[in-house]
Amino acid sequence: MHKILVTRSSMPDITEYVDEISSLFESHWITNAGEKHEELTDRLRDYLGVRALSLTVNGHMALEIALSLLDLKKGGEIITTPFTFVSTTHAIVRSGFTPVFCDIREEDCCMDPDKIEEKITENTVAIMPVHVYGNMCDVKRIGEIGKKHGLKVIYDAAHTFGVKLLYEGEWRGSGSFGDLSCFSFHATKVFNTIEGGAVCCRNEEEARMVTELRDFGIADEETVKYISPNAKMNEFSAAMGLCNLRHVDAEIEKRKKVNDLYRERLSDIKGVRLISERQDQKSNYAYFPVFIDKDEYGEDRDRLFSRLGEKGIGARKYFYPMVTKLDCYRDSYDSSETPVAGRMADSVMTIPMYADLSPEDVDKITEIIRNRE
Ligand code: T4K
Repeated sequence: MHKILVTRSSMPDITEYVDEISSLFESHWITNAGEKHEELTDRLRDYLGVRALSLTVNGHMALEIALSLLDLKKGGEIITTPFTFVSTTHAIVRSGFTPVFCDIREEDCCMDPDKIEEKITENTVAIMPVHVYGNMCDVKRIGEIGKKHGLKVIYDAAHTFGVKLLYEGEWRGSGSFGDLSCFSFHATKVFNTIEGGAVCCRNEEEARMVTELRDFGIADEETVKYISPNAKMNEFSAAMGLCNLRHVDAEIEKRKKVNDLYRERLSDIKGVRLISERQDQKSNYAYFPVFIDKDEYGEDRDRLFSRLGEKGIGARKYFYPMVTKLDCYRDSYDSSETPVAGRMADSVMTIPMYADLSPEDVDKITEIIRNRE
């Protein structure tokens, strides 16, 4: 059976990658901020439109390093969302903070700014929202709330590589919002370095601190300033990033075509809700979520998910169960406090989305969705 998985890693032509890594076989310098790493750092800073950034081994460590950079009071509360990949919550808990879950907006699954202030207590130290599926949060409102209450804002921007937002008359890269923004460059993301990530900072001084924090806290050969892990990106990953970056705009264009075709094919099916496209945002088409209303559609999400699976379509339920219902968290948090997130998690399914997904495959997938049993 021809299998279609939820995504497929973007990869350059093999000769392009071999050319890119050939100098490493001469220099034998294959990690610890080598030439590929430094070049990728410069190129990404320009591409993402951020003042400064530092690369990391993955998106998760970018979040942990970001939390350690800001010198937040240990044990403090961080307001976050339960509708995310578990990495966001793990980063908060593993860093010694307490997550406080705020509900999300139905229209785009991002944190609901109307519900943030009621979660603020004297122990709150930061807000960590997530730009879900590539949709930007209400960065203006969240920024205002952060400022008003003296709270740091750290965005989990894992899904928004290349996304731009029209903000006060200017197109701005998603990584330029908040005190810090963290990207994932995992194999399954729009842009990948196989595994990788970055912390985007507001100035070079902060990026230099991230660079120390991701390298055991080492400032120079005889100075170790912080107690910190190893979270550096190696040269082979950086080389993959340099290759993939050359093609990422073309890949996003191709993803847009897949997106447009999906919307054409699915928009009139009763009980299948899509997230509306926004005029103030240039999307990266990272994921294609569909929300199934069981009563209107006549079948629940799980049944449709199984039917797709039986026909070789590997949809995924990103993000189900919501974080507060996962084994490791459910005894500590009350899921009923975030009913919208619960509802969205119970009805969502992300269907295959990648640049080279063919129109024939889109037709096959959408036909299965259209023809319920
Ligand atoms: N914050 C958010 C909001 C995130 O979504 C993530 C990661 C993070 C933080 C943390 O960033 P990282 O530390 O991961 O950089 C995947 C990814 O592992 C994870 O990076 C991602 N979010 C999450 C949403 O999804 P799985 O377990 O669903 O991946 P897996 O292995 O089932 O792969 C999914 C599909 O991708 C496969 O069916 C085929 C395709 N694939 C996968 C791999 C591994 C490829 O084409 N090539 C590959 O090498 O977690």
